[in-house]
Amino acid sequence: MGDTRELWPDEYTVFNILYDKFLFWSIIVGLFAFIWLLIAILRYRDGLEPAGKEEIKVGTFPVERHDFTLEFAWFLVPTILIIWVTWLALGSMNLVWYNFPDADAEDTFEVEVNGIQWAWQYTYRDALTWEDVSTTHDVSWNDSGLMITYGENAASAVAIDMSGTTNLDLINNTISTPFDDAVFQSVDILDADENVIHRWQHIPVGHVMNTDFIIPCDHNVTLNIFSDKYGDKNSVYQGVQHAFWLQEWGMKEDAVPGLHSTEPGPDGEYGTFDDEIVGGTWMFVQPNDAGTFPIRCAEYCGEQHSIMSGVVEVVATEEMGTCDADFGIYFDNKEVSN
Ligand SMILES: [Cu+2]
Repeated sequence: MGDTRELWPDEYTVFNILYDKFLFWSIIVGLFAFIWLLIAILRYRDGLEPAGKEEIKVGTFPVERHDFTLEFAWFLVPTILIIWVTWLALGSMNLVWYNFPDADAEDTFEVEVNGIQWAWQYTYRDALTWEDVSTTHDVSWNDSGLMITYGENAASAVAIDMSGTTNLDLINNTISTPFDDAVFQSVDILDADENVIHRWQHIPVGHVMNTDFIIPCDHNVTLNIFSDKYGDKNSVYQGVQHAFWLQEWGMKEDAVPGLHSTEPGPDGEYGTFDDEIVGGTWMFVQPNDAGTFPIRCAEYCGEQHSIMSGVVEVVATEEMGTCDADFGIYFDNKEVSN
């Protein structure tokens, strides 16, 4: 991120600007409509004798003013306004699609989302190491092993690594197993009531998460979406249509069965272990702040459609430590490159 980016806070990303402009014009139109409504209520209230042409009779269409200029303006002004806001929206759309993240870029984080009947599965194509911030606890897992520094209210910890689950207490707070990039490792620090009060996690490439969807802030997170791509129920089962919906972010994309194919992997031959599944649909998000947000299925997909929900947790990577970076797509393309 260059020096110029620091002058460009989140408020200046394209969709924030678009939101502000739409809100501005909505308020103008709303004020106009409600003021007009108020005038009409006062002017045509019961007991008041309207003058001449403006008299309204119950059951008959109101008398027109026969004012061509006024009628033409009534058509022209909203038309111009609609064309203007459409132009604004298309401009932002183009900018976003034009900037679809480069899969190899350092700040691109790719996850495969698979809709099955009836749950979501997440396969990580990039590794993610993260730790809760703003707590008094600290976990470090490096080549010499795991070391926990307990803070307030900690009572115990649960560590998961390739050898299984280890329960630790305040006295025994180390494990000598070195950090392994290829293995899922996790540490939960618990209070006396066994509530999780701090979490550290390493999700390796290829790892499948079944309930938790965890993504890093300040990254271009690209989601490659499939519907039951493994089709393990029977040979003719194709899966059904789902839609991955991050409702609070206004983002939604269909998971379409059959929109994928198998390509030979690095060995160049079909049918071997390294075959790659390609296709699916794509969506990308750029979360700027940490937090937990709901996920739902937005396409009726059968009996238990309503339970196809979950949460996405936005976290800071251990490397970056915070979610304070300004990240997003800006109107000035020169400022976009990270
Ligand atoms: Cu569904």
